[in-house]
Amino acid sequence: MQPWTAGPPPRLEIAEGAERVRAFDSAAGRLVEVGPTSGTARMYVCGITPYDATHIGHANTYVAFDLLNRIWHDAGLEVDYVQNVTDVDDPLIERAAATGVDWAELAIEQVELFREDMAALNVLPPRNFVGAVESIPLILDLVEDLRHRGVVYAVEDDHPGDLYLEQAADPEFGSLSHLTPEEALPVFAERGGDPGRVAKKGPLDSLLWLRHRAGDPSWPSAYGDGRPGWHVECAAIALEHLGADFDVQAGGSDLVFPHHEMSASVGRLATGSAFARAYLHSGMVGLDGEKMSKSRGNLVFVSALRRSGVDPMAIRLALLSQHYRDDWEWTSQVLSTAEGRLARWRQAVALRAAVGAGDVLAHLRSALATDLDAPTALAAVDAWASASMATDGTDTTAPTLVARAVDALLGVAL
Ligand code: 5CA
Ligand code: ZN
Repeated sequence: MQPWTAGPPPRLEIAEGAERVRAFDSAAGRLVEVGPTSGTARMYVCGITPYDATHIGHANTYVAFDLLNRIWHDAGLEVDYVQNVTDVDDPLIERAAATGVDWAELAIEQVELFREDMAALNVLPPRNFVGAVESIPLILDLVEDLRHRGVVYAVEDDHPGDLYLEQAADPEFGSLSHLTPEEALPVFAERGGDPGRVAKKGPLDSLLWLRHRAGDPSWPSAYGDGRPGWHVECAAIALEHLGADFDVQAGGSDLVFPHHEMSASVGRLATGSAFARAYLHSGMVGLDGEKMSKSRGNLVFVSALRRSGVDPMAIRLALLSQHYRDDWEWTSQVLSTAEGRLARWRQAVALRAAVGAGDVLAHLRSALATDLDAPTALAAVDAWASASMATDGTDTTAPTLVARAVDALLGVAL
């Protein structure tokens, strides 16, 4: 698929002895260094299922990991960033059927909207933006690798031939979420899994290939016509485009289990290596006390805000005003605070400054390198803007420098 276009970020002065980026790894349960010291950082962020794009929760997740992309770039690294699009799966097919549209057309239209929203929010595009449908040959190759390793079986019940991964073959299963089986089962059931299917060998075994059902799209394969499972999709796309043992697997915290646990397990079983080195998760954005989600229908869309005249940079600043790992509520107050901040910053960089840029750049870098702490970074720019506007000044370099730093590191074009 074609990604969107945005960037590249402005190059800033080289930081001597820049600190390594540290971020909270959900598997380790603590901050770890992420990315190499030189060369290429490899990141996979789970993309949308294209039927209700782009709500503020999605935007929050992609803006969060865009900070990581930017701080890596700033440290002089190349970033190989891959993002998928789950353009065939149950929720997309169900929504298309419920609204009487073709599932493939719905996906195309929603992906286009997503691209426009990401470009407007100044999110750096992935190097590879990859759909599940276009990846079916890769997914089938991965299923074949797993089959050769003896960890795949077909169920025999009233829908015979669906292929599953034998989860018990992976002794490291659970090393990301640390859930006990008793805790894992209800979460699996709630998030697209089928722990109750009695023909499976283990309740947490995950679907690799779903044999064709009436009314469903399907593709031919050596195992019969069908369509791919969800976890194997991301494993196949990540392994193909990044290779095993890549630096960061990321997404919202709703993906820790089962999705990231199971994709990592597929990757380990297929390659014998670690899947990713660190697993990063953004918090959930809610509205009116509930997680913002398609099924609850309590969504605020980036495109609707844009249409109503909201500056996308204000939306971005609103997202950045919350720490990426926190769960938080979207309110009109969060947005109006961001609009006020954006106006103040624009005013400050348009004037001659009363104070130099001083440590603003160093503060931004150090805040972001410490678990992508955008609120602390915002406070550093706020402090400079207030000091700078307090009296008439003569400094013309500081406003340019701050504007470039805010653009490069925070992705906010002033
Ligand atoms: N296609 C899969 C991932 S492979 C999927 O989860 N799609 S999604 O459209 O449901 O979500 C896309 C991304 O947004 C995921 O990383 C998900 O964790 C994140 N996300 C979904 N809802 C929210 C929310 N309310 N707040 C924050 N992030 C969210
Ligand atoms: Zn995924």
